Amino acid sequence: MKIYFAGSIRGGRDDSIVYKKIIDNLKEYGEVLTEHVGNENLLSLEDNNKDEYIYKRDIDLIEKSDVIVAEVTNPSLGVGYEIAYAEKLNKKIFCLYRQLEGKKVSAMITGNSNCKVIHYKEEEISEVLESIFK
Ligand code: 6IA
Repeated sequence: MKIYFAGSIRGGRDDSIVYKKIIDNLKEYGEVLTEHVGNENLLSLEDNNKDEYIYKRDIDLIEKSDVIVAEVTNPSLGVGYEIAYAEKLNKKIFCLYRQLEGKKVSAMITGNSNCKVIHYKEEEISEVLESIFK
């Protein structure tokens, strides 16, 4: 099973540790194609000249993936774009969301029957992923 994990990068890296935990748990269920999203130092490695390369590579990875798991608590244009792209390819899409003050998920996600939105707490990551994949 090829898993595309999506999480905010330029939208803000406050949740990068949560992304890493999710990715580590996802590895029990398949190959995670986007492990870099959980890299705490990702922004320091950024090179704007590579944007076209990043876009094309990520699109290719979405096409190759069987399932999309997106952490949507921190809003991100890129994550929203990836979800929409995956939806058009009829991929299975799970959106994980932590109830935090001041953070609300876009109606374009919560109102979309093709996205399964799952509310969770950080300490529930492993149970939540088990419920998705087993
Ligand atoms: O708008 P955002 O930057 O928050 O979008 C985040 C989403 O877009 C993630 O789910 C990624 O799959 C994708 N994405 C955005 N930027 C990158 C990226 N940056 N590398 C890989 N995927 C990305 C540069 C990394 C650096 C090592 C050169």
